[in-house]
Amino acid sequence: MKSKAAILYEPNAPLVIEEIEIDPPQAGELLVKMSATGICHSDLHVIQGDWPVPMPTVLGHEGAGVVEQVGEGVTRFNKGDHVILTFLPACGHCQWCHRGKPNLCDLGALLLSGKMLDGSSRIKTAGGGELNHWLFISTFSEYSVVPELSAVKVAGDVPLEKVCLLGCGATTGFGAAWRTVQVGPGDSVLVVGAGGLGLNTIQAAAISGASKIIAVDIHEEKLVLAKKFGATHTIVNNHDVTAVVGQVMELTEGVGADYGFEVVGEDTDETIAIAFNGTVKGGTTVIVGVAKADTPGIPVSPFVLPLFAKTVKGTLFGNAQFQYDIPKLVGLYMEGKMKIDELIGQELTLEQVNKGFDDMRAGNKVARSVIRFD
Ligand code: COD
Ligand code: ZN
Repeated sequence: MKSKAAILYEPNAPLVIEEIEIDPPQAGELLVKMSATGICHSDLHVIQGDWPVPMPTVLGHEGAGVVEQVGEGVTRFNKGDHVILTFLPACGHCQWCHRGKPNLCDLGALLLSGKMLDGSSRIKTAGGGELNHWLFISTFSEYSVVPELSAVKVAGDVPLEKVCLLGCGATTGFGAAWRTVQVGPGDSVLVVGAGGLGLNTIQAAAISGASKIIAVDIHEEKLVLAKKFGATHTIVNNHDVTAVVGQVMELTEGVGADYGFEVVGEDTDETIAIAFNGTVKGGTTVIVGVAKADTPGIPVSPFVLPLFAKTVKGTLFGNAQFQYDIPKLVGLYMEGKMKIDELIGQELTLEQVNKGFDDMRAGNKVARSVIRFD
């Protein structure tokens, strides 16, 4: 079948809207009619050439839609089901899934392959040229073939144009505070980067009862939003690490925050230094951002780390048990206890996808842009 999709042919080029050809879903796969997809910073990393991703590719990994057709052997889904697509699949059988770490599922090894789980492709250009899948779900397309292992079913009355953000950013950011470390009542929290993900780390900390939540960003506009999501204090990062850490110390009785989160993924020499040096003795620094693949290391002093008995932790998909946690977060949202609408600064059409990335680059326009297909 034909589908309109946004293709990235090479790094640092605009996405091109074209009709592509999609093969029917194979065993264990679904054809999904996309309702909406968020624009996440990870796709900007790909556009910038930060990570080794095969091109041309159909980007987008924060989508939700309606099942149009199911492949052979699919039993959990039927035509008409509403689904949120996750940027990672989980097989449920490998040792990582059994250890309760579906975010580390063995299938993740194929994530950047550009193929489906069986190593083949379902998409090509209208002229028959090669196209790569992105994270198995390529959501910048009216229709997409996806593994059933990448889909989470939701009720028919859940607004897909909002909860699509749970397929990546909202769950990752929320999970960093809720699952990776368990922020608790009275804790102090420092969040560097108040974008689509960081705002969710802030709101998870607030829901968990943190007493002090300090948000750091380079843009005032993001810090205004951070307050809406539960930040108690905000600091503008003027690229002076010592000054920012000094302000964090002033706000935390001179000791630092119990938890420091890095949620930027760019300028990591600066952002990790703020998160790490702003973390209290014995506290934990959580690194959410994935930097450019050739970044040599992180600015963590091997003098300070052991002497202050700090922990530095990486996190992927917020350590979410996503088949279980996403329905839970949908429930919180539907009960009005989790903010998602407030994250969405604008809705765009697929044709406006490059505007979405321009606004993300500008940094001060919107927390999230959502592309709507219907
Ligand atoms: N200091 C403080 N804040 C900064 C700085 C800086 N030097 N530079 C930019 N910022 C702010 C921006 O103003 C913006 O508010 C925020 O950082 C970034 O927000 P977004 O909305 O552009 O980005 P997100 O939230 O969509 O993504 C951030 C990630 C860290 C997730 C992303 O960059 C990344 O590394 N993704 C891969 C990691 C991952 O697990 N992703 C999940 C799958 S996508
Ligand atoms: Zn993402």
